[in-house]
Amino acid sequence: IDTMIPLQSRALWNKHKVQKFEDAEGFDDRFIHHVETTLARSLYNCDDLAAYESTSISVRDNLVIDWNKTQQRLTARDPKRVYYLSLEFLMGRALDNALINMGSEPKPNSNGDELLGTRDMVKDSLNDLGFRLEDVLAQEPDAALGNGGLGRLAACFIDSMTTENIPAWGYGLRYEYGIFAQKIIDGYQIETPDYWLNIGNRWEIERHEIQIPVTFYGYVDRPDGDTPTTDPAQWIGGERVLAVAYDFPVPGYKTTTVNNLRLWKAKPTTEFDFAKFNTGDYKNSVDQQQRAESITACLYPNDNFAEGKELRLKQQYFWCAASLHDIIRRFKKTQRPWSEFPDQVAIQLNDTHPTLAVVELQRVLVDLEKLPWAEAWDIVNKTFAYTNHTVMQEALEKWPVSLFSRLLPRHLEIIYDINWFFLQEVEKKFPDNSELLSRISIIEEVYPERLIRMAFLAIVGSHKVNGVAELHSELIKTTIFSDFVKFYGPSKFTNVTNGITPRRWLKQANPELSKLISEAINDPKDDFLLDMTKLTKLAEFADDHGFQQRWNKVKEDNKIKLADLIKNLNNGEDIIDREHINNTLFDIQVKRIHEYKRQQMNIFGVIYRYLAIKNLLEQGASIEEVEKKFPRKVSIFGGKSAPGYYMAKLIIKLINSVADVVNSDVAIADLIKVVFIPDYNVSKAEIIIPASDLSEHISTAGTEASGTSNMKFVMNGGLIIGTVDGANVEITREIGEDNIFLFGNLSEKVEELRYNHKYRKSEMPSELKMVLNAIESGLFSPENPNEFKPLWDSIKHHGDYYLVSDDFASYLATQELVDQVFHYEKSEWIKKCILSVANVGFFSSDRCIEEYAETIWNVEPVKPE
Ligand code: NBG
Repeated sequence: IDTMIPLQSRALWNKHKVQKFEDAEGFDDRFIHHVETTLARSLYNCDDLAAYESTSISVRDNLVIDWNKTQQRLTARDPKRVYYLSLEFLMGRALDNALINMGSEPKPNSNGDELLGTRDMVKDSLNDLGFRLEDVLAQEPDAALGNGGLGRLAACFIDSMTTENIPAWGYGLRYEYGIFAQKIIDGYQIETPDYWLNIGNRWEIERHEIQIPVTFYGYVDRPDGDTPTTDPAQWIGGERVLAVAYDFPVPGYKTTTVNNLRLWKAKPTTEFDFAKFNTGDYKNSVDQQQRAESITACLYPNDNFAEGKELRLKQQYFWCAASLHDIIRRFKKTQRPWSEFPDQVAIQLNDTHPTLAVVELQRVLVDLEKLPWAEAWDIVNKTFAYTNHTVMQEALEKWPVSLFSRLLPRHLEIIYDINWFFLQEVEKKFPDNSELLSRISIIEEVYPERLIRMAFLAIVGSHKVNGVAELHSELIKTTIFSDFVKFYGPSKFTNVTNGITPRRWLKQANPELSKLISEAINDPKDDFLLDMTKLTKLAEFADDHGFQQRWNKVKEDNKIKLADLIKNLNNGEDIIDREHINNTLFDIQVKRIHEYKRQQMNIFGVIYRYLAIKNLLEQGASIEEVEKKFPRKVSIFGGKSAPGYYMAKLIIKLINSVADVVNSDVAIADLIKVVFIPDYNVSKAEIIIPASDLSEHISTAGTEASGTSNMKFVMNGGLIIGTVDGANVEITREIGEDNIFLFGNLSEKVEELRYNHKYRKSEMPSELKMVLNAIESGLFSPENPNEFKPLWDSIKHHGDYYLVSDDFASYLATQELVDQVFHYEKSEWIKKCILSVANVGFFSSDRCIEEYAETIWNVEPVKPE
């Protein structure tokens, strides 16, 4: 490319090469430049918001310079690239993370007595300019374009892909409204819109030049009449909208590689409906155009639940079509033959949401590129891989055929053909097995309408399918996908256990612990954030009393920070007793509210504790005596419920009602406090997680595919109470079973237990009876004693699907053990925490990405020179 540009021009461009800021001087210069030009402000009216904006643009400048170099390097080398398609990227704030990553090595400060990374350097600079970094960082709204674990996983993965120098792109949607903000009013969840772009977005680069037309509806044209549907056909679309690219640079840790996260926004075409216009219906034709933007207006706020709305399917196709078009365009620039497409392109489907990309690629190859069906299908199959994130039926996407035939008529034909060829193969291998055929078919024949099973389509269209933790990956093989294992053999199915990025979840969220670690293991340049095996050295200090005390001090400081946050959220009123903070156990459960995650069991446990304390007091015990049995504890909850999820909302209300009663009961003298933190999100998680002594991961065995906050809590020196579910299993293997509090029935037992409930062969433990009686008596809802009826009914009369009554006794017993160790064997407790962190390295998302790269994508890193 270089040779096409005249020498003279090239010289000029080189002379004015844009430079990154490298030191304080350079940063000051850039900062003031942007305040005075980009923001049109000055020394006299630069507030924290302006300081945030200017710092962000300055940092972005550096990233963009490296981003350009990365792209030029990749264009020249043309390696295989990975495309990670995810409808959710739960990024959180960008600035602090960029300052920590940003590539450059720490440099000695002006006195030469300390190493300063970019973050510390900018912090000092901002100080000199009159700002506090913390205040500046706090100006940034969370980019909350995701619901929970699935979206946050995608965010951790693009961090790791960049850190590992993998040529990778993320593709998603630029929702105008992220996940709703949660308010708690009278104990109830109220949703308010999250217009996160309110103050603009300094991190994105709008690409006016990249606008891709996407069509919907219409009909299929076959000029030759009744030819087979596998022959090329022409889809004449009806509605047309444009996909505009917005790029977000993704920095890596200790590398100058900067990858791209490309999010699409829908906008109207400039075409005009002249038919309408001519009939004088100008207003209507403008309105219709305007509707294009609704496609990317809003993130669907469901976690682990598929809501079959037409607009959602439109989002999915819009995003798949635009992304594939972009990928194909990049591939075509290299003028390679189509047969090389899978050598150059790996596309990872994050859950079934992007499965339409499989169909769209087949359509492009057959209808537009005129490849024979089988040849095209071979390319498609080698290109795609699919990650499954759940075995729960209500979360598996199934779309009505009728909806498809209207919205995407040609795609429906292609799906039928894919299914037809697939079922023929099945029939060949297992002749005369019509039951198998109907079970395994991509089309589910149910009354009143046929459904397309997107997970099955994703399996058939991919060369690899993975689950997200060992137990989960085994479960999908024996339950929802067992027929596919029979047909394909087990090798198509694999496991990649989830992970988290230690840059955000250790260094950024917990700077003090990170510092203590780097000192202890003598790693002043924080290389352990790249190579977490270095942490094993911490084990040497597990018994060291002095070290334990320093460790505990960090925890205490983090608990104070959380207490401050809670105080702020509570209009300045302190709920947590500061004086006893060190020997108050912080017991935390923060995640989406879901029956399967069993926040109800947690709050029942709190109620049990409260009733037991009250009983002891009534029997004449002194508060000191009671405290011996039930030492100080704060139960902290946080998490959003899907707006339409009635039971989850009721659980939130119960937690808040219990909090009201317990927190205001002076008789129990602060022995229990209950807190519901409203609007749990990534930036709050960064404060909450480092403050935990104990966190709860207590899903019904077999229901939580992996969980990822479990890993975050362990990485921050907290212990876990949990069921034998999801990644808890491997956490136990890595950190040792002495360092985790496991309880409850195993997944193998679940079916039998549910059966027992159905035929009324189960006994409810007396502790649970006591709790449910208290709730039924109206203790927590005196005005409306029946308020929580659906909660007890589901256990007493509707089969207790989530098996709360089966696990409750062992849950309480294990909580008792927790109290014992925390309050009477504190040194043992801290030792467990240190040993856990020493062995948490496996859960770095860098390890995941290496596994995906090697076993699924077959891609190599491209390192900067
Ligand atoms: C969620 C699981 C979690 C898992 C994340 C990330 C869905 C469909 N699944 O257990 O419930 O940690 O995915 O893999 O959101």
